[in-house]
Amino acid sequence: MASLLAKTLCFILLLAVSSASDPEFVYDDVFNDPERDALYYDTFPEGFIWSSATSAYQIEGAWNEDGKGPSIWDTWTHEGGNVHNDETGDVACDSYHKYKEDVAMMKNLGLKYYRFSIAWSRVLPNGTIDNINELGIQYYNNLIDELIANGIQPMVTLYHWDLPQALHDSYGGWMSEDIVEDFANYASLCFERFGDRVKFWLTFNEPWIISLLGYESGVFAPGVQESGTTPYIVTHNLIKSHARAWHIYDEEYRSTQEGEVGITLNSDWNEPHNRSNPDHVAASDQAMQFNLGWFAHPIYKNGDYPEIMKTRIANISAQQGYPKSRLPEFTEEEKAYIAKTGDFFGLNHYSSNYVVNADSVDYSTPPSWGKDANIPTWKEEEWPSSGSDWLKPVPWGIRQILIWIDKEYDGIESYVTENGVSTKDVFELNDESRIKFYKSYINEVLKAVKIDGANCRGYAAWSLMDNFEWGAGYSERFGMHYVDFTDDDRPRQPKNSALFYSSLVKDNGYVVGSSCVAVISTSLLLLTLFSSLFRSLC
Ligand code: GBH
Repeated sequence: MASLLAKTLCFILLLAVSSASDPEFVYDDVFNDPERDALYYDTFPEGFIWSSATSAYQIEGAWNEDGKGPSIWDTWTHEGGNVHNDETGDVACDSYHKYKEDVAMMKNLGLKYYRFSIAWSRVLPNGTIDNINELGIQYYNNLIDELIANGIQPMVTLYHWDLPQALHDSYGGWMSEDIVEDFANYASLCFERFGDRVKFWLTFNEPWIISLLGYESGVFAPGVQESGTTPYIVTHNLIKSHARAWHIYDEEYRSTQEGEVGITLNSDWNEPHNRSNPDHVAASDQAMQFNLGWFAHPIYKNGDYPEIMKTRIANISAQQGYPKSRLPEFTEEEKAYIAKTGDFFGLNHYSSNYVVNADSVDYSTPPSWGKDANIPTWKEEEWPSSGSDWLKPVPWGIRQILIWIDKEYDGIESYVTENGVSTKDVFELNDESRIKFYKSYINEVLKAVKIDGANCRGYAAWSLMDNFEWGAGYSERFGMHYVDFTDDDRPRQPKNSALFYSSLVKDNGYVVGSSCVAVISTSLLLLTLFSSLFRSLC
């Protein structure tokens, strides 16, 4: 009898252990490598920063209210022909009037941080410090105070693509070095007025998009198409502007305000198609340098562009008959000024590619960033899809890119400042695909932190609510809250992903799942039953 009990006990325990360790996959039909894709149960380090993100033009509306000046996105959308259905951010989510509701939604999610951006032309209508719009300042003061009153810390982006139109008109905006001074004055004003309460600053959101979509392909405002030349100049000015803002903070505000200044860069992860082929590995690194390194190498390393960009662009420019490299150079003084001007690294990441080496260099004209980089990448057909053509979920990619950043930039403190997925414009509150996305991606962030030791300190979900998705207008929805854009009140409703995210935030990660807990408790119940049966038999 005793041995029977022991055997039953062993069997039950075995059952519990084996089902607890059965690998669990989120996208079980596509990503099911037990080593790579199995869901990992653990929690994030204490103090991990949970947030969600938005940007001014995408949510605020009130495009010309209370003294706000026009931005290049107001012009671009009003011009017609540039955005899906000629939609605009004139009203968007109307957050200018509904910010209290936004904060209440964050509070319901259990968030302790919120990432939003300031519209430059709301506080400085013509972009310069000569004319401060106190009503615009008041709006951000109200928002920040409302956040803090609800226990939510602001993380503020100074520039999320909405350049004051006046600066574009007067000297070509980012195409001119004159912008550095105006950006510095704007940044300084924000530090002065908001820095008593804002401790995390991001100078720019995705400068890669600013340069290449704004000045190469011209599909985003201001719609300049000068590929292979102007985008490099724009980046040069963006980097100088970033460095100026960082130094101003460092010299004038840091000692009293005790905050940090970083920048948010975007990149897909580029996975070598065959990791044992050194050419594929080199191609992956080249792709990462042309995407992230273009900005991160100067800012986080030595004040200068990555070697591979300098040599390739100089060589291709010479072959194309340019008297000097299309990639501008920083002076020694500038390099010293730019190097190490990032207190932390902000990463926006959505998708991944496979990469192989290119056979030959493309010297044809017109020049372009794409030809300079010359890296064949692709997404596998069978990877899951989303509401956006460019976005295929590949959860393991975020782990790899966080490892790459950690290694390349010597363990820099990093934050995922955006990550999320779109669905098409249909009314849907049961957004299973978004839950799958967050569940798998955040799990891979956890692996990067706990298994690989990447110094990632926080995560912001894009986005708090559906909003104006740039060229796609309102046709793609990224929100955890549904917004009805046909209703003048712009009502918001939580989707199921909001509930999922809030419970993840509450648990600070993945606590041993209900399935495993169920197995163990059933076993214990059976055990009790068996032993009482055993006792009654004896
Ligand atoms: C981020 O951009 C932005 O920071 C955020 O504002 C945006 O809402 C979010 O992600 C979702 O897109 O097909 O030529 O029109 C991520 C980079 C920029 C990638 C726009 C897709 C579309 C280019 N995205 N891009 S195109």
